Amino acid sequence: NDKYDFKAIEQRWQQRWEQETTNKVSHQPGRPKYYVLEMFPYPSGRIHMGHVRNYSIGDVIARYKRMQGFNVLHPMGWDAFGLPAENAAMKRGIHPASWTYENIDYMRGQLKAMGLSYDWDRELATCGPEYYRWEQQLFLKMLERGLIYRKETTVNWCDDCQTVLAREQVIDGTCWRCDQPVLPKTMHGWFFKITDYAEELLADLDKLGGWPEKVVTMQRNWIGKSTGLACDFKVEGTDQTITIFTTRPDTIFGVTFMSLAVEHPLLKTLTAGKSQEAQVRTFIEETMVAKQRASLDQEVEKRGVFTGSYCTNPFTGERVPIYAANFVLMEYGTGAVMAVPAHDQRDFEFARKYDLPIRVVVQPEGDSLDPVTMTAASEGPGMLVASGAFTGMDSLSAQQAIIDHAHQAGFGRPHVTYRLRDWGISRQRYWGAPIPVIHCDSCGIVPVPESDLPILLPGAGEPKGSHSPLHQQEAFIATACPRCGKPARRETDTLDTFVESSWYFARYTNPGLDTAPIDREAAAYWLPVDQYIGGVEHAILHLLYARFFTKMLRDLGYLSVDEPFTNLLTQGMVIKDGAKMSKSKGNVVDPNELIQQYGADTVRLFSLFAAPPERDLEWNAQGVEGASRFLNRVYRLVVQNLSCFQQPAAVDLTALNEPSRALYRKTHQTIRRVTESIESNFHFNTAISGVMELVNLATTQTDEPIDPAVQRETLETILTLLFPMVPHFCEELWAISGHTRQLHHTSWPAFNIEAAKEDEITIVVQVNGKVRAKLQVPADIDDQTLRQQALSEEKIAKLLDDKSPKKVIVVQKKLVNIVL
Ligand code: ANZ
Ligand code: ZN
Repeated sequence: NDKYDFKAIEQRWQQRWEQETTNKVSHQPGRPKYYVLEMFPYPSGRIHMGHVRNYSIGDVIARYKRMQGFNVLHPMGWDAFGLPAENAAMKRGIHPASWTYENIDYMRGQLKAMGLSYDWDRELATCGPEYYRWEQQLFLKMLERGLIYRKETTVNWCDDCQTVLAREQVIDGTCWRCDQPVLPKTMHGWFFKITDYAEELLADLDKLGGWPEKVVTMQRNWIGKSTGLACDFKVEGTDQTITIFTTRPDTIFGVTFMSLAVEHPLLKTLTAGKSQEAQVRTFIEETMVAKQRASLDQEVEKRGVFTGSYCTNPFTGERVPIYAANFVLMEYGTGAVMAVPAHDQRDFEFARKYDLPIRVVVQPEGDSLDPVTMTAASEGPGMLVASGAFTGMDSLSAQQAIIDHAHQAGFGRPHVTYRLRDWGISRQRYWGAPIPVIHCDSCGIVPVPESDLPILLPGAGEPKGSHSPLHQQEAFIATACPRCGKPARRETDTLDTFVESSWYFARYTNPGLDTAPIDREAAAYWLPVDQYIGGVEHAILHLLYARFFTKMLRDLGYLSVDEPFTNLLTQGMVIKDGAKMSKSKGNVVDPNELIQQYGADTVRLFSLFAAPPERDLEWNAQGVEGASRFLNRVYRLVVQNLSCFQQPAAVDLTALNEPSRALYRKTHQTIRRVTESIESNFHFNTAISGVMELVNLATTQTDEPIDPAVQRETLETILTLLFPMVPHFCEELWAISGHTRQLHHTSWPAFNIEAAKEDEITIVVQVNGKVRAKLQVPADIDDQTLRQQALSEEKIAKLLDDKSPKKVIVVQKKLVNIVL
């Protein structure tokens, strides 16, 4: 009852793979390509069970596809810029670069110990100048194209991290990284014009049939397209107009006031010289202060103030009082809202509070709304009332009719607005890619000439170099203007680290290229990524940015695809005691210890077997034990039956005894089951249980001896099917059993459809209790088919004589009783 020596075996095979460069990408002509990619890790220190799961899934897919004859690209690297390195470095008094590279070395060792089939020659680290210099070049190309701009804005500021965050990085008003409240702050920053691609990013979601529906929905909501009417309201007594945006043009006859954002540019002129001026100014200031204090996205009480001015509803000619209101956002639509309290809840609450009129213009079916007794707005559809020429129309057709009318009359037009904002990429932290521009007093913003790239991060080459934020490093800042030669200052912002992960998948196609960011030809061959695998926490941020970069890089001539990831698998979390494994919960299981105790193959097998990839995986110690026991059983099964490998491989099907036939059949059924389980959403757990059943049958004592050729085929099948999951183990047994060509170079087995079928069985067909016929049918026939076959059997059909039977009783796999 010896246990197999996983330590020796795993070490031996890992060495061989390295020596023989087994996992080097092979690019053989005539073969189809397959690019499988796991989201690259942040080099935080050591790998955790979530990594183990993610990379095991990817590795099985890579190995499976290789065996199926694909040229497979399966790379690995490090998303290596970011704040934790700076914090850790500060704590330890070392440089973020040393901390990062030490972690990378350690984690690379851990990944190698797992036997993952990466082509390590393609490894990249985004914090290396050989990576970020190309990112700087892409920045310059984008700048030239007008895809980047700088502006002063109110930004999301995390005081704890001392940096600006993108809106996507603010989660429920707190920082995505440190969970501290995020505050608004006014400053200059750089932006990517992702909104230029809003429509395409939305439309192309339809191409992502290989993505989980919920991720597509999250992206769609994030882009948040709204269509409606932009309509101009003339300001009374001036020649100015205020343009509002509404998604409910059908309610325009119900407008009783207008609300402006406190930042609206016309607000000050509207109140100038009015008695309300002081009050409005106070309100604006108070609202701004409240915005500073309140964490974003937090529900605030609706407040407002009358400006003293009126505008005119172009549909009714009525005077509409103009208010400033704290719930109108300047960054959405036009920053001005036509308020319809009867049909919009926010406006309703506002009207009740300030005693403004409420006018019903859409009557829902079977209801009669009374503005006096209403307790909430009626936001649903209905029939238009008190709406001039549009009265009597249903609200949906009225929307189009009213847009058309405004358009023809010249005071309105169809309008589309998106929730998506441009991507703020400026960070004020040290450990990121420097933004390659120079500020010159005479020339303004001057791009760094491409020949001057990379702009190196100062101090990163020296172990004790400074890692203060760049705006504190005078030696870095002082430079000469590339245009006029006068003294000038370098930009001190660094790029958001999400920029690095937005194009690394393209760089992997030729990561060593030293003449351009992306090898057009290699990218054309390998992209899109056929299978991308990672956590659902990246459903919005990273995936949206990567999609944007793909489209932008296509337009810059680097790529020829519209979308980066054809299929996306979002794997579930690894949980223990019902909660995600995390240091703070103290429920972490260290993969290192497991690998020490059980070997990498067992750990891989467990993480693949315990749950289908998209579900959460509940950690359980018995599961690992079970996986280990199973491998030991297979080990014994093979080494105790080595003699069968002396036999010729061909099975003579005509001469088999019953148990041999059964084993042969099960073998081919298992090939089918495993193949189908992998093909349908990578359900490795069912694949593995299939192999377990086969192993059970192969170890069962039989009355008659198993044909050695069948036994050989069975054992070879078990090893071949398990190879992508437990590669060291299978290569070892494969070699022990006398094979000289490694499993790595072996094809995935095909199944014999005939052999995989169950044998036929005999079914008795009775009519009114009397046996009238016998049928030969496949043993796995279902009741419905059996019933059909029985009724259409010649003798039975005759007896039925076109009448339909009173009752048909099917006794599974035995008989069909027909009652006339
Ligand atoms: C009149 C109206 C009547 C509206 C009605 C709604 C219901 P979505 O669907 O999210 O795009 N709105 C427009 N710009 C705004 C801004 N900057 N800040 C706050 N609210 C704004 O919402 C569009 C609706 O939100 C618009 O349609 C507008 O109110 C409001 F019965 O116009 B509606
Ligand atoms: Zn200059």
